[in-house]
Amino acid sequence: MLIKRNSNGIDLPFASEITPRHVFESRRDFIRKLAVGSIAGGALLEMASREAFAASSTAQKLVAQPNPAYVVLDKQTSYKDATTYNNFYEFGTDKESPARYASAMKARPWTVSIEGEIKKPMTLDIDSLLKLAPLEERVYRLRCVEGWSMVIPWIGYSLSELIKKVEPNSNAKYVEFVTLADKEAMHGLNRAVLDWPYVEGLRIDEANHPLALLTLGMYGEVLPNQNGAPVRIVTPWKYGFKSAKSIVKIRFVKDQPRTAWNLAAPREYGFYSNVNPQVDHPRWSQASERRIGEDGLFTKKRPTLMFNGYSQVASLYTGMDLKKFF
Ligand SMILES: Nc1nc2c(c(=O)[nH]1)N[C@H]1C(S)=C(S)[C@@H](COP(=O)(O)O)O[C@H]1N2
Ligand SMILES: [Mo]
Repeated sequence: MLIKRNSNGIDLPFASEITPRHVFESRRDFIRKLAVGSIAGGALLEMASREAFAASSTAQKLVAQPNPAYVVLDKQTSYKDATTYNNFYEFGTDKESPARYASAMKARPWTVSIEGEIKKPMTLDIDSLLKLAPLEERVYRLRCVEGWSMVIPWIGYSLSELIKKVEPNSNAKYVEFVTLADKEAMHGLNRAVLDWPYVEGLRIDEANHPLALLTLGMYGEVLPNQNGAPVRIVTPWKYGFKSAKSIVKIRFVKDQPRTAWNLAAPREYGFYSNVNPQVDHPRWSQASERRIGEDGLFTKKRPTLMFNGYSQVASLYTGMDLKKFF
């Protein structure tokens, strides 16, 4: 297959060369059905027209270099599970709502304003973000505080690349991420579950840790809306809620940011929220987790690992009591 790339790393295939993943998968499924002889002439016709329709899909591919230093070997979560079982409360609080409603959000055009204690405040659009550093594919575990986890091939680059560019001054002790709060597109904002907009934050040294990923895509494509299009953070050693979706503002600040979940329930969700099997949530154990896609009556839960298995971050917390700073 011939692929033309523009300078953003987005490939520009000719229309006839596009094979969106769902077409590819349905084709594979079709071949399988054909093999077991369960498909009739009528269904064949239906398949053909479905393909013609799907060929005009706009799911934009992203070319990224796999970075073997950041690839967990666990089996990857299926694209379907990763895009239909989500937490994105702006679109409703149940797991299916983001996939159902997030298409109302317009992920382009989009700008991210970078402000606060930095020498070079700037507003970047998505094309500039895509060009800021070489795109890498990294397969990370993501562990939700609710007790489930996924393994996702993300696309992006270390957040430190962006931080370097804006030149923080010595007052920049924390980084705050402010996400989209658009009442028109996000019906979840009508309910005061959280104090909107959803805000998250990291200490500056956490934000500068190479694992912290400024994320623009997953599974070889731009981020689906329900996963936080067009730009989110992924901090895999922390519970999933620290990985703020659909970011519109990044602020460098002196004081620890007041983050959405910490504000809503300070005794349950700390600022740090490092994955820690030894510190239980007040209402449930954090010692083990359910891997999405592995559920079955007899499937064993997996033990949760300290820092979600990312022991390279441990030195960020030397001397800190992680029961107190949970
Ligand atoms: N803006 C925003 N970001 C968010 C959330 C949210 O509700 N709103 N939920 C968080 C939670 S609880 C989790 S577990 C992850 C889920 O990411 P995923 O749906 O891509 O797996 O997104 C996080 N980022
Ligand atoms: Mo979560």
